[in-house]
Amino acid sequence: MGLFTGKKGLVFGIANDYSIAWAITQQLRAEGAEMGFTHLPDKEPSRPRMERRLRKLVDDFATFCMPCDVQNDEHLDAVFAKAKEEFGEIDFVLHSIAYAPMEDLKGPVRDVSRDGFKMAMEISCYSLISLASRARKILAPGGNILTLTYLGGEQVMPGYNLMGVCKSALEQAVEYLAYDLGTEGFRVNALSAGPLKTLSSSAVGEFDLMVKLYDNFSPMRRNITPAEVGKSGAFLMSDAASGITGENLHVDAGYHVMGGPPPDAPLKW
Ligand code: 0WD
Repeated sequence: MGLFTGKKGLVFGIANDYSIAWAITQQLRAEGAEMGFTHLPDKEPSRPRMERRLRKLVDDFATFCMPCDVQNDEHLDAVFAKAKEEFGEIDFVLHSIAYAPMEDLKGPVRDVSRDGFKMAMEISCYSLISLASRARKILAPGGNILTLTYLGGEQVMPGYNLMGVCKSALEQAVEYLAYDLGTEGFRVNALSAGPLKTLSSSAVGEFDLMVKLYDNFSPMRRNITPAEVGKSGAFLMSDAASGITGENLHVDAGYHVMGGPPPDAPLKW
Protein backbone atom coordinates (compact mmCIF):
# COMPACT_ATOMS: atom_id res chain seq x y z
CA MET A 1 0.00 0.00 0.00
CA GLY A 2 1.34 3.42 -0.95
CA LEU A 3 1.03 6.75 0.84
CA PHE A 4 -1.52 7.80 -1.81
CA THR A 5 -3.49 4.60 -2.27
CA GLY A 6 -7.12 5.65 -2.70
CA LYS A 7 -6.17 9.35 -2.89
CA LYS A 8 -7.22 11.55 -5.77
CA GLY A 9 -6.06 14.95 -6.86
CA LEU A 10 -5.43 17.65 -9.42
CA VAL A 11 -2.07 18.68 -10.86
CA PHE A 12 -1.63 22.10 -12.49
CA GLY A 13 1.66 22.95 -14.19
CA ILE A 14 3.25 20.11 -16.13
CA ALA A 15 4.74 21.72 -19.24
CA ASN A 16 7.21 18.93 -20.06
CA ASP A 17 9.37 16.24 -18.45
CA TYR A 18 11.60 18.87 -16.84
CA SER A 19 8.67 20.43 -14.94
CA ILE A 20 8.77 20.24 -11.15
CA ALA A 21 5.12 19.17 -11.23
CA TRP A 22 6.22 16.12 -13.23
CA ALA A 23 8.86 15.22 -10.63
CA ILE A 24 6.19 15.37 -7.92
CA THR A 25 3.63 13.54 -10.07
CA GLN A 26 6.00 10.61 -10.55
CA GLN A 27 6.28 10.25 -6.80
CA LEU A 28 2.51 10.58 -6.28
CA ARG A 29 1.95 7.98 -8.95
CA ALA A 30 4.47 5.59 -7.38
CA GLU A 31 2.56 5.95 -4.11
CA GLY A 32 -0.77 5.07 -5.76
CA ALA A 33 -2.46 8.44 -6.44
CA GLU A 34 -5.14 8.93 -9.10
CA MET A 35 -4.86 12.30 -10.86
CA GLY A 36 -6.40 14.73 -13.31
CA PHE A 37 -4.05 17.13 -15.12
CA THR A 38 -4.25 20.50 -16.83
CA HIS A 39 -2.15 22.03 -19.58
CA LEU A 40 -1.99 25.51 -21.02
CA PRO A 41 -4.54 25.85 -23.86
CA ASP A 42 -2.92 25.50 -27.27
CA LYS A 43 -2.98 28.63 -29.39
CA GLU A 44 -3.40 26.60 -32.56
CA PRO A 45 -5.82 23.73 -31.81
CA SER A 46 -4.68 22.03 -35.03
CA ARG A 47 -1.16 21.80 -33.52
CA PRO A 48 -1.80 20.87 -29.86
CA ARG A 49 1.79 21.13 -28.62
CA MET A 50 1.03 21.66 -24.91
CA GLU A 51 -1.59 18.93 -24.79
CA ARG A 52 0.70 16.50 -26.62
CA ARG A 53 3.62 17.18 -24.28
CA LEU A 54 1.46 16.50 -21.23
CA ARG A 55 -0.25 13.44 -22.69
CA LYS A 56 3.09 11.90 -23.64
CA LEU A 57 3.91 11.80 -19.93
CA VAL A 58 0.60 11.02 -18.23
CA ASP A 59 -1.74 9.38 -20.75
CA ASP A 60 -1.11 5.90 -19.36
CA PHE A 61 -2.52 6.73 -15.98
CA ALA A 62 -4.30 10.13 -16.04
CA THR A 63 -7.99 10.12 -15.14
CA PHE A 64 -8.30 13.17 -17.39
CA CYS A 65 -6.28 15.92 -19.07
CA MET A 66 -7.84 19.25 -19.93
CA PRO A 67 -6.82 22.77 -20.93
CA CYS A 68 -6.74 25.47 -18.28
CA ASP A 69 -5.47 29.02 -18.37
CA VAL A 70 -5.60 30.18 -14.75
CA GLN A 71 -6.48 33.67 -15.98
CA ASN A 72 -9.80 32.29 -17.16
CA ASP A 73 -12.54 31.61 -14.58
CA GLU A 74 -14.53 29.44 -16.98
CA HIS A 75 -11.53 27.16 -17.48
CA LEU A 76 -11.06 26.88 -13.71
CA ASP A 77 -14.74 26.15 -13.13
CA ALA A 78 -14.65 23.47 -15.83
CA VAL A 79 -11.62 21.74 -14.28
CA PHE A 80 -13.19 21.57 -10.83
CA ALA A 81 -16.53 20.44 -12.29
CA LYS A 82 -14.69 17.65 -14.10
CA ALA A 83 -12.82 16.68 -10.93
CA LYS A 84 -16.11 16.51 -9.04
CA GLU A 85 -17.70 14.43 -11.78
CA GLU A 86 -14.77 11.98 -11.98
CA PHE A 87 -13.66 11.78 -8.36
CA GLY A 88 -16.51 13.16 -6.23
CA GLU A 89 -14.06 14.49 -3.65
CA ILE A 90 -10.35 15.14 -4.05
CA ASP A 91 -7.51 14.86 -1.53
CA PHE A 92 -4.90 17.21 -2.98
CA VAL A 93 -4.23 20.01 -5.44
CA LEU A 94 -0.74 20.71 -6.75
CA HIS A 95 -0.22 24.29 -7.98
CA SER A 96 3.05 24.50 -9.90
CA ILE A 97 2.48 27.59 -12.00
CA ALA A 98 4.28 30.88 -12.52
CA TYR A 99 4.70 33.38 -15.33
CA ALA A 100 5.96 36.90 -15.97
CA PRO A 101 6.40 38.59 -19.36
CA MET A 102 10.07 38.36 -20.33
CA GLU A 103 10.59 42.10 -20.67
CA ASP A 104 9.38 42.60 -17.10
CA LEU A 105 11.11 39.53 -15.68
CA LYS A 106 14.55 40.51 -16.84
CA GLY A 107 14.48 43.50 -14.48
CA PRO A 108 15.26 45.73 -12.85
CA VAL A 109 12.15 45.67 -10.65
CA ARG A 110 11.95 49.48 -10.70
CA ASP A 111 11.17 49.37 -14.43
CA VAL A 112 8.42 46.73 -14.32
CA SER A 113 5.33 47.79 -16.29
CA ARG A 114 1.89 48.04 -14.72
CA ASP A 115 0.46 45.43 -17.10
CA GLY A 116 3.42 43.07 -16.66
CA PHE A 117 3.10 43.31 -12.89
CA LYS A 118 -0.64 42.61 -12.99
CA MET A 119 -0.21 39.63 -15.25
CA ALA A 120 2.68 38.12 -13.29
CA MET A 121 0.84 38.53 -9.99
CA GLU A 122 -2.37 37.12 -11.39
CA ILE A 123 -0.79 33.99 -12.86
CA SER A 124 1.83 33.40 -10.18
CA CYS A 125 -0.09 34.37 -7.02
CA TYR A 126 -3.81 35.00 -7.51
CA SER A 127 -4.08 31.63 -9.28
CA LEU A 128 -3.41 29.87 -5.97
CA ILE A 129 -6.23 31.82 -4.33
CA SER A 130 -8.58 31.04 -7.21
CA LEU A 131 -7.73 27.33 -6.95
CA ALA A 132 -8.19 27.31 -3.18
CA SER A 133 -11.64 28.89 -3.32
CA ARG A 134 -12.80 26.21 -5.73
CA ALA A 135 -10.89 23.30 -4.20
CA ARG A 136 -12.36 23.71 -0.70
CA LYS A 137 -15.80 22.83 -2.10
CA ILE A 138 -14.64 19.37 -3.17
CA LEU A 139 -11.72 18.63 -0.83
CA ALA A 140 -12.17 15.50 1.27
CA PRO A 141 -11.51 15.71 5.02
CA GLY A 142 -7.75 16.16 5.51
CA GLY A 143 -7.38 17.52 1.99
CA ASN A 144 -4.61 19.91 1.08
CA ILE A 145 -3.05 22.26 -1.44
CA LEU A 146 0.65 22.60 -2.28
CA THR A 147 2.36 25.37 -4.22
CA LEU A 148 5.94 25.87 -5.42
CA THR A 149 8.06 28.85 -4.47
CA TYR A 150 11.64 30.04 -4.40
CA LEU A 151 13.96 31.75 -1.90
CA GLY A 152 13.86 34.86 -4.08
CA GLY A 153 10.49 35.54 -2.42
CA GLU A 154 12.18 35.96 0.97
CA GLN A 155 15.52 37.53 0.04
CA VAL A 156 16.98 39.30 -2.96
CA MET A 157 18.32 36.80 -5.48
CA PRO A 158 19.91 38.73 -8.32
CA GLY A 159 18.18 37.84 -11.59
CA TYR A 160 14.91 36.76 -9.94
CA ASN A 161 13.47 40.27 -10.01
CA LEU A 162 9.69 40.55 -10.47
CA MET A 163 9.22 36.84 -9.78
CA GLY A 164 10.64 37.43 -6.30
CA VAL A 165 7.90 40.00 -5.65
CA CYS A 166 5.30 37.48 -6.86
CA LYS A 167 6.72 34.70 -4.69
CA SER A 168 6.59 36.95 -1.60
CA ALA A 169 2.91 37.51 -2.25
CA LEU A 170 2.39 33.81 -2.94
CA GLU A 171 4.08 32.79 0.32
CA GLN A 172 1.92 35.23 2.26
CA ALA A 173 -1.16 33.91 0.45
CA VAL A 174 -0.20 30.40 1.63
CA GLU A 175 -0.28 31.58 5.24
CA TYR A 176 -3.62 33.36 4.94
CA LEU A 177 -5.17 30.49 2.99
CA ALA A 178 -3.88 28.04 5.62
CA TYR A 179 -5.70 30.18 8.17
CA ASP A 180 -8.88 30.47 6.09
CA LEU A 181 -9.10 26.76 5.29
CA GLY A 182 -7.71 25.47 8.58
CA THR A 183 -11.02 25.37 10.43
CA GLU A 184 -12.46 23.37 7.55
CA GLY A 185 -9.75 20.77 8.15
CA PHE A 186 -7.70 21.57 5.05
CA ARG A 187 -3.97 22.33 4.79
CA VAL A 188 -2.09 24.74 2.50
CA ASN A 189 1.68 24.61 2.16
CA ALA A 190 4.55 25.77 -0.02
CA LEU A 191 7.69 23.98 -1.09
CA SER A 192 10.66 26.27 -1.72
CA ALA A 193 12.87 24.42 -4.19
CA GLY A 194 16.49 25.05 -5.09
CA PRO A 195 17.13 25.97 -8.72
CA LEU A 196 16.23 23.29 -11.28
CA LYS A 197 16.57 23.56 -15.03
CA THR A 198 13.07 23.81 -16.47
CA LEU A 199 11.25 25.74 -19.19
CA SER A 200 10.38 28.53 -16.72
CA SER A 201 13.76 28.77 -15.03
CA SER A 202 15.50 29.14 -18.38
CA ALA A 203 13.78 32.55 -18.51
CA VAL A 204 15.36 33.61 -15.21
CA GLY A 205 18.60 35.55 -15.69
CA GLU A 206 21.79 34.22 -14.06
CA PHE A 207 20.29 30.74 -13.69
CA ASP A 208 23.65 28.96 -14.05
CA LEU A 209 25.14 31.28 -11.46
CA MET A 210 22.32 30.39 -9.07
CA VAL A 211 23.14 26.69 -9.40
CA LYS A 212 26.84 27.41 -8.72
CA LEU A 213 25.82 29.30 -5.59
CA TYR A 214 24.14 26.19 -4.22
CA ASP A 215 27.06 23.95 -5.22
CA ASN A 216 29.54 26.17 -3.39
CA PHE A 217 27.68 27.82 -0.53
CA SER A 218 24.93 25.46 0.71
CA PRO A 219 25.61 23.39 3.84
CA MET A 220 25.56 20.24 1.70
CA ARG A 221 27.78 21.87 -1.01
CA ARG A 222 25.46 20.68 -3.74
CA ASN A 223 22.19 21.53 -5.40
CA ILE A 224 19.06 19.39 -5.08
CA THR A 225 17.59 16.98 -7.62
CA PRO A 226 14.10 16.90 -9.15
CA ALA A 227 13.53 13.55 -7.41
CA GLU A 228 14.24 15.14 -4.02
CA VAL A 229 11.65 17.83 -4.72
CA GLY A 230 9.28 15.06 -5.86
CA LYS A 231 9.66 13.11 -2.63
CA SER A 232 9.29 16.15 -0.35
CA GLY A 233 6.34 17.46 -2.34
CA ALA A 234 4.57 14.12 -2.05
CA PHE A 235 5.33 14.05 1.68
CA LEU A 236 3.72 17.47 2.22
CA MET A 237 0.61 16.37 0.36
CA SER A 238 0.37 13.06 2.19
CA ASP A 239 -1.24 12.17 5.52
CA ALA A 240 2.30 11.90 6.92
CA ALA A 241 2.18 15.73 7.00
CA SER A 242 -1.33 15.93 8.51
CA GLY A 243 -0.18 18.39 11.21
CA ILE A 244 1.66 20.72 8.82
CA THR A 245 -0.01 23.79 7.34
CA GLY A 246 1.03 27.35 6.47
CA GLU A 247 4.55 25.95 6.07
CA ASN A 248 7.21 26.86 3.55
CA LEU A 249 9.43 23.79 3.37
CA HIS A 250 12.85 24.52 1.88
CA VAL A 251 14.18 21.72 -0.29
CA ASP A 252 17.44 23.44 -1.14
CA ALA A 253 20.31 21.49 0.47
CA GLY A 254 20.04 24.01 3.31
CA TYR A 255 21.07 27.03 1.24
CA HIS A 256 18.48 29.28 2.95
CA VAL A 257 20.15 29.06 6.38
CA MET A 258 23.47 30.53 5.21
CA GLY A 259 24.30 34.13 6.09
CA GLY A 260 27.85 34.12 4.72
CA PRO A 261 30.13 31.94 2.58
CA PRO A 262 31.71 28.80 4.08
CA PRO A 263 35.52 29.04 4.41
CA ASP A 264 36.10 26.45 1.67
CA ALA A 265 34.01 28.39 -0.86
CA PRO A 266 35.99 29.83 -3.73
CA LEU A 267 36.34 33.61 -3.53
CA LYS A 268 36.14 33.90 -7.31
CA TRP A 269 33.70 31.63 -9.14
O1 0WD B 1 14.31 26.36 -10.44
C1 0WD B 1 13.12 26.20 -10.65
N1 0WD B 1 12.69 25.70 -11.79
C2 0WD B 1 12.15 26.55 -9.57
C3 0WD B 1 10.81 26.68 -9.86
C4 0WD B 1 12.67 26.77 -8.21
C5 0WD B 1 11.65 27.08 -7.25
C6 0WD B 1 10.34 27.21 -7.59
N2 0WD B 1 9.93 27.02 -8.89
C7 0WD B 1 8.50 27.17 -9.18
C8 0WD B 1 8.13 28.06 -10.33
O2 0WD B 1 8.22 29.43 -10.00
C9 0WD B 1 6.71 27.60 -10.58
O3 0WD B 1 5.85 28.19 -9.61
O4 0WD B 1 7.97 25.92 -9.53
C10 0WD B 1 6.80 26.10 -10.31
C11 0WD B 1 6.90 25.25 -11.55
O5 0WD B 1 7.93 25.75 -12.36
P1 0WD B 1 8.86 24.86 -13.30
O6 0WD B 1 8.54 23.44 -13.13
O7 0WD B 1 10.25 25.37 -13.10
O8 0WD B 1 8.47 25.39 -14.74
P2 0WD B 1 7.57 24.84 -15.96
O9 0WD B 1 7.91 23.44 -16.27
O10 0WD B 1 7.75 25.85 -17.05
O11 0WD B 1 6.09 24.91 -15.39
C12 0WD B 1 5.42 26.11 -15.10
C13 0WD B 1 4.14 26.09 -15.86
C14 0WD B 1 4.09 26.64 -17.25
O12 0WD B 1 4.99 26.28 -18.08
P3 0WD B 1 5.41 27.27 -19.33
O13 0WD B 1 6.88 27.04 -19.35
O14 0WD B 1 4.67 26.70 -20.48
O15 0WD B 1 5.06 28.71 -18.99
O16 0WD B 1 3.17 26.95 -15.38
C15 0WD B 1 2.09 26.85 -16.31
C16 0WD B 1 2.64 26.32 -17.58
O17 0WD B 1 2.34 24.99 -17.77
N3 0WD B 1 1.47 28.11 -16.60
C17 0WD B 1 0.14 28.25 -16.60
N4 0WD B 1 -0.84 27.36 -16.35
C18 0WD B 1 -2.10 27.81 -16.48
N5 0WD B 1 -2.40 29.06 -16.80
C19 0WD B 1 -0.09 29.60 -16.96
C20 0WD B 1 -1.44 29.99 -17.05
N6 0WD B 1 -1.80 31.23 -17.38
N7 0WD B 1 1.09 30.20 -17.16
C21 0WD B 1 2.03 29.29 -16.93
